[in-house]
Amino acid sequence: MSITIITQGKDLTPWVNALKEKRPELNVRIYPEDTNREDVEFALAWNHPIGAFKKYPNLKCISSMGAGVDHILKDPELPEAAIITRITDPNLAKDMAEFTIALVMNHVRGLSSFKIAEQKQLWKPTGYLRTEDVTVGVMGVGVLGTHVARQLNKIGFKVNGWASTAKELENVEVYVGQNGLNAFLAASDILICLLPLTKETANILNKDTFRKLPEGAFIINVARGEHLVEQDLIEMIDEGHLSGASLDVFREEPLPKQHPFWEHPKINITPHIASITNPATAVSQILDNYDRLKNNEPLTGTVSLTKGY
Ligand code: OXD
Repeated sequence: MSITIITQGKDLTPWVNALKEKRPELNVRIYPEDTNREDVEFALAWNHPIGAFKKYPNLKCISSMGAGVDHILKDPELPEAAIITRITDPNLAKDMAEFTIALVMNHVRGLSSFKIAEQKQLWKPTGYLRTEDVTVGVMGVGVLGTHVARQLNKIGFKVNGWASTAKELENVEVYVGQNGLNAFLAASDILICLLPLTKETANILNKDTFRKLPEGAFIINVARGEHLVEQDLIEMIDEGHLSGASLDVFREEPLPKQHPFWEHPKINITPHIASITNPATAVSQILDNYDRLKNNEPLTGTVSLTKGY
């Protein structure tokens, strides 16, 4: 039994340990030191060197090591026969919901402004927004977005979702496609982007989108940096139409030192930590898919190449 891991710049120790703990007999190979590539049918990948997959002529499954697969799909030489899968570990959804709740609560209770006041030793009580008076719009109600929407609703927010196809969610109104976009945006006091990155969703957080939000709306991007037109965000905040943003993902990561987001008083930055795959729990799904592949059974967490998610 063997699995090959193809990544760049990732500490693989926790992954190898987790795989070995669950399957001591598993032979874990690591690109580019691995040999006998024609034997490899199952690969784990994160941010692989473009073109690496074509060195494995018999690859049948490429499993993303996270929830996103854009890093795999951007390879123009993907092996046609390989099924692409992504991690759907419930811990990812739980962590994402906890993180977005923290950002939303930070915004509605104005905690960042108290931190600034504290640094200047200013005692400055201000009002705050109450959950029941705030509508949160979740763009993308897949596995992560659905859980985020439900949890925000549980703590009292009115929550709407936006999706490409119709979806029923209890207590959450889901607006659909381009036809539903304007009404969805017009109702969103806080907009959370949890969309997969595809040709259709790249640059979706732009000036046109922002203008359709209510005055003072707040942006949270925990999806991909490429969803956001960075200059448009800065201009719309500086104009006063948006009240600010919390960003966890960026076009270039790590965010370059000279980037204007660092210094912007209304933009909070976190270093892509909203929801980190936990190898200890994620390897169960990976090994299950490995077994399914061997037994010719359908895999879980499969990705549609045409949809891009
Ligand atoms: C993921 C991520 O896709 O961490 O899992 O961004």
